[in-house]
Parts: sequence; C-alpha cells; structure tokens
Amino acid sequence: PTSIFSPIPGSDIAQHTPKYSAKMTVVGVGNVGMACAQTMLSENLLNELALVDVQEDKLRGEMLDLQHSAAFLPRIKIVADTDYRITSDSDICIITAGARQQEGESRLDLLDRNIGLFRKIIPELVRHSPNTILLIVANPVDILAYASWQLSGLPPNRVIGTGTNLDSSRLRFLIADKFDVSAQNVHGFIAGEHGDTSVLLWSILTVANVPVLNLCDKNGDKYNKETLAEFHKGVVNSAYEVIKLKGYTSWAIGYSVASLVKSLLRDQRSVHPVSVLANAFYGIDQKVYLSLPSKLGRAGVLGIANLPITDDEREELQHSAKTIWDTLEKLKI
Ligand code: 6V0
Repeated sequence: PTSIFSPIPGSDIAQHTPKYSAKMTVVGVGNVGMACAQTMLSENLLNELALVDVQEDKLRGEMLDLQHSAAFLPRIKIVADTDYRITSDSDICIITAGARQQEGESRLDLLDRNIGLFRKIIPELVRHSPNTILLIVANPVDILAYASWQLSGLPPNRVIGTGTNLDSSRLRFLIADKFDVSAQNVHGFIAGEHGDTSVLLWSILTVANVPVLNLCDKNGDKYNKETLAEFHKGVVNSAYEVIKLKGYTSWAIGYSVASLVKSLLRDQRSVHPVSVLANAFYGIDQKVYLSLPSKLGRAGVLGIANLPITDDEREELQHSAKTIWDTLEKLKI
C-alpha cells in the first residue's frame, strides 16, 4: 500500500467526518487579530481557526506561519481566505478589522468608514454562521458592537464587545503591583465606555476580598477616592502610552479575548466587564452598548450583575451612556 494507514475493510469513516466542536473565525489579521489567534492556539481553545482579511498575501503568510507550529500544538485546522465561505459554522467570530485614521480625517469620519466595512463583514459572517456569537474588538468598540448588533439581526446576548475587559486588567495590574499580590486577587471592574468616559467602580474594588478604600499598600499609602482616581487616569492613559511606544497594542488584548472565548465556549459562567446592550440597567435609558459586569457562557451574555454601586457611580455610567449615545445619533447605522 502507498499510504501508511489503510482503513479496515468495511469501515464507514467517510460518513463520520468529525464535527469540530470549537471553530473560531478571526476577521482582520493585523497585530490584534494575530495576537488573539496566537493566544487562543496556545491556550488550546479551538479545533479549527478561519482567518479572513482583504490582504491576500498577508493572509496567506499568517496562515502558513501559524500552520508551521503544527508539531508543537495539538492538531488544529487552520484556513484563510478572503471569501467568507471558510467561516461557516463558527462558534465565535472575532472582528478586529478596521481602517486606520488617515491624515486630516476626523474620528467621526473614520467611524463612518469602519461602519461601512462592518456593513459588509457582519451580514456575511451571520449568513455563514447563523448560530454564532460575535465578539467585537475593533475600535471604537462600543459603537461598533452596537452597529454589529443592528446589522446582524442577532439577539443581544450573542453580540458582545470586548469593552473594558482589558481596562479592568490594566487596573488590577496597577493595584496588584502596589499591594504585592497577584492581579487575580484584585477584584474590581472598570465599566462604561472603553475610552475617556470609562467608570472605575471603586466602591466594590477589593484586594483579597477586603475593600480597597482605607487599606494601606506595601508602601503604607492609604487608599481613598483620589488615589483611585489617579489609578483610573493611569489606566486610561496606558493604551495611549503603549501605542506611543510600540505603535499598537496587541498582547494584552489577545489574552483578554482568549479569556472571554474560554468563558463563552466552555460555559464558564464567569463574570467579565464587556460591552453589552445596556439600557434598562443602572438607570441607563438609551439603547447603547457599554461595559457592565456580565456573566458569560455558551449562549453568550447570560446575565448582567446588579451590583450595589454608589449613586455617583450610577451617574457616571449614565454620563458614559449619554456620550456614546451622542455619537450614535450622529452616525447613519
Ligand atoms: P491593523 O494592524 O491595522 O489590522 C487591521 C486589519 O484589518 C488589517 O490586516 C486590514 O487588512 C484588515 N481589514 C481592513 N479592512 C478589512 C475588511 N473589510 N475585511 C477584513 N479585514 C479588513 O490594526 P490592529 O490589529 O492594530 O487593530 C485592530 C483594531 O483593534 C483597531 O480598531 C484597534 O483600535 C482595535 N483594538 C481594540 C482593543 C480593545 O480593547 N477593544 C485593543 C487594542 C486594539
């Protein structure tokens, strides 16, 4: 026989082609898309990965580069094309595709252009994977998650933006450093817009389950609202700092996406601050997407946490919602 393996005569293998249980699509193979792909592969979260972009050469190059890690990873099918047919039956579609701001272009014009891209991308994804969960990463993530919900016709539990999941990790890192503990022992959320009007929910921030307000860190510094406001400023500025230093951010968003994918696919019911349809929560009455602590599982967003936050924090969330709404009103979605 020319093949190493021969089927046992009489077997019916062809009728039992495996249904890959975890298929993921990543649209946009730039810095962020590839960091997401690489982290998901390292964490062994999927059986099949479909990559889509408009740049054929880059797409093929990235596909081959990942495929060449075959001997070091569990068996994974990796495909790449500009045609959305390869994405069919994806469990989760991650959208990182976006145009970059051009010289002289306003933020709103860029947004209009990105919504134009999403008008093509989202219906194609849903057509080939009607049961998928859409996970939006491209910025401004709250606006594009809302647009994706509108354009997809999917129920809101299945359209999620990565939102402040990353900002919250940045905060936990900064606090953990001061208290000399693991960031996993710092519990807390930044909610609201993934951007300038994000809200630090300081009243429920804890280190080793102890409220951080009035605690002293390793240097003996006592924490109050003002100290935390400085941390918050640090978080908002940290994305700008990384972009200034290396041109883009990628690794942390890759891990952030992988942690969300793990909770969704494996029905972990863990709570993450992600961008969700937020009206009816915390007194927000506009139909906007912004980040609230959300329980994630196989069906997407299983619930939003009703946390005992202060009146000030509720007002800040409502202000964040209004800012996003003001932008949405100017756009033609
Ligand atoms: P990049 O490196 O320019 O990659 C963008 C990719 O999208 C490129 O490969 C393009 O070819 C591709 N693309 C453009 N148009 C299309 C299209 N119509 N269909 C398919 N692919 C297309 O950007 P980078 O990867 O650095 O960033 C991607 C997006 O992620 C940006 O919008 C960032 O602002 C955003 N981020 C969001 C974060 C978050 O926390 N939500 C964090 C980091 C970056």
